[in-house]
Amino acid sequence: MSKIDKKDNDKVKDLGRFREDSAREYITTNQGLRINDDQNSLKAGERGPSLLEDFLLREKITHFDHERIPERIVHARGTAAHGYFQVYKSMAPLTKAKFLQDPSVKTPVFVRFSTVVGSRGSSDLARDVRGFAVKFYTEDGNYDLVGNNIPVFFIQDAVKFPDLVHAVKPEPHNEMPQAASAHDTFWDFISLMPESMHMIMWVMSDRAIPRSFRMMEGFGVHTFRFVNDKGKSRFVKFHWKPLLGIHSVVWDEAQKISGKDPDFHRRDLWEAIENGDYPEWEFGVQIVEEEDEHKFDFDLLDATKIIPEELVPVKRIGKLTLNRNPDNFFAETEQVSFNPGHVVPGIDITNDPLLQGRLFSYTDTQLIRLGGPNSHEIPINRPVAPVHNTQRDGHMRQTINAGRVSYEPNSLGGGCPMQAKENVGGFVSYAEKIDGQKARARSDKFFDHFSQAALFWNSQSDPEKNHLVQALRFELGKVEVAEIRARMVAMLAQVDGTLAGRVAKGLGLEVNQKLQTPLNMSVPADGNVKEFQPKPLKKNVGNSPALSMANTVKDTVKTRKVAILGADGFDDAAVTAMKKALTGAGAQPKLVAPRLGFLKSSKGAEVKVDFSLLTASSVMFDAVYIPGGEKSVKALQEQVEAVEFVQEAFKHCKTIAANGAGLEFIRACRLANGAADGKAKDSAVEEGIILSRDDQAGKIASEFIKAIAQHRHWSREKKLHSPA
Ligand code: HDD
Repeated sequence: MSKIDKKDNDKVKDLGRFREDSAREYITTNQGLRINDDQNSLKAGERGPSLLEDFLLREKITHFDHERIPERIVHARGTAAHGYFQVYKSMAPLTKAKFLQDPSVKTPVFVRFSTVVGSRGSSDLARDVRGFAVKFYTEDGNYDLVGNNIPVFFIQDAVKFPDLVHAVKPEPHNEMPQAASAHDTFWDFISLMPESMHMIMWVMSDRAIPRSFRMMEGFGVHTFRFVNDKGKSRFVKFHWKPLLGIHSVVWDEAQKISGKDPDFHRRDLWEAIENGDYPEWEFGVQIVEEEDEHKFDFDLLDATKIIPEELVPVKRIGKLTLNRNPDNFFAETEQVSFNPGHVVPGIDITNDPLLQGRLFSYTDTQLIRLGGPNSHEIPINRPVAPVHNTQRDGHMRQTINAGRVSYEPNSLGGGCPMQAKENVGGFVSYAEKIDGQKARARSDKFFDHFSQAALFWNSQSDPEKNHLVQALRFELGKVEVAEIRARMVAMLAQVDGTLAGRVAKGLGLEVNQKLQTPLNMSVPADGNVKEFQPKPLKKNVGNSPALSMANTVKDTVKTRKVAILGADGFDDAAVTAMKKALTGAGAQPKLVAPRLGFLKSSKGAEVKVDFSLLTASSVMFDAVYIPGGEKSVKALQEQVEAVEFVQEAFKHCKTIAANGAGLEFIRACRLANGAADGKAKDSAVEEGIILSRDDQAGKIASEFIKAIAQHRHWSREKKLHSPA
């Protein structure tokens, strides 16, 4: 067992010390007193009043009354998993971070995914940024990479964060809408914040409605520093690349999932791990030499900009695997606290003004959320590295610090704990030379707000562009104040004329290019008050294929959910063959039927139903298969939910397959294609629709699987005359 394998185990054991196992145990009070009756409070007589002396009742009710803690001000809705990280080869030339040195070492991690805007109980499928926060329990202490699934942010300076969050959260007078940016205050703010325009492109794209946490990228967002053991520093941007590719649902689907299964993402992650389909991401870095700091058209310290992968490639240096679900949501997922200031030797921060503000905010917020200065002692937050310092006491202190000495320097404690020199792992901040005048200002390059927004737009495929336009029409369509809508269209015109025109058309507006001057104007570093409207530089504006999900990995159906629609009398051989093929490829076939229980197949076999049409919906699946069996097909045709199931899968551009008598059912669904006219051929009639008259499912299985791996078949949107 390697050193960290052992530590990994120790960490689990360590948490295990706190884990309750109540099997075969008596119920007790919090003092360990065994309780004889947990059904009745203590009363003065069988029909008498309860007695104040009932300490059992009081202890239980008091604890219950205090079960809730404040939810996170942002990122309240989340879910998490344990796992480990392994580097592919030593990164010693770039960084001395211990967890990036030895490929045999498995560093334990805890990863929490979240939405930003909604409350703890809101839907997973809100259009929103997703948090991607990773806590590495390293030998050198905890390292937290507190990132998002979008590589840029709305604002450049932390001082605007409270304004951004106030604007996007439910409006204060009526607490509406929940978990949605589609309302006036958000777009009012955005329409006056040109710096948010790049981020707006990302959140209005399908990136903001992922198919799964397991199928989204992660980004550290800010530029950080790698520092090696010679003290040489380089700039670094962090990336997480999902091995299953980057995939999203469509907006209509997202809204329906929010009703059918608001825990969709949470369930997806949980089930994948329970099934042993461990989610994996490769860790990528973009490295920029110190001397190249100023060679870009944008400022590396500006969190509203990316470094296009075509300018600086992403080098994949290791892998993250999530392999264990938490035991208790509150103890782990809710109580975990991340902090961008939790760094280790070899990784350092930069002067990005957004990051600088975050360094204050995270410690501060835990004081109220977790109730005091000792949240690092909660099991999920405890480092595997030993903790020794002179901090003492406070609410809910767990550590029993022995001895008289709680100060440094001291002689009574033999000088301990003592400062650690760099060569024994002491953290030394990178000695960056700072020479400047105090100013409330930003560097000139921060003021190009539109070039990278245009880069993103230019890099999208046609279906992605359609979805983005439709998202903006939806969001701005929900805005009540007409001036805000018009202001946003003018802002979009700075990014791209076609984009603005298309959005404006949907809103019944003309594009007015003239931007209104916002009330607040920032002063750049040179002291000159710039025009509010910077001329878009457009220097780097070309195309970045890495920004389009159309170019992602599409070679696997691993973990994809496939509905097999059937009723009594379904073709046994066809379903058996299809299930075998799908399972063999790593997908998850599920039998969906008009009712729960068991179906009788054509051969008379009893087959367990996984979902009834009442509890399942096509939005919970990636693809649908309709097997033959005349009796089954007839029964399905009479069931409106079954017909809707396939129609909806069609609308959402999912793969649909049918064979034998199953073709009759497809006809009955009247899909907007050749399959509906009763002339289904033996070959696919349209992208992602796989039909065969042959009863044998084996003949279409491989084609079906290949089509599912494509994720969606956007060409169908043209037929429907609207994005799905
Ligand atoms: Fe933040 C939580 C990510 C800017 C203040 N943030 C939080 C979480 C993530 C991020 C993933 C949830 C962590 C968890 O799962 O517990 N935040 C980001 C990213 C940002 C960012 C990628 C920009 C690049 N955040 C940001 C700023 C501030 C904050 C500028 C304040 C100045 N963020 C917080 C917070 C939260 C938080 C209020 C809420 C709960 C918490 O920290 O623990 O402190």
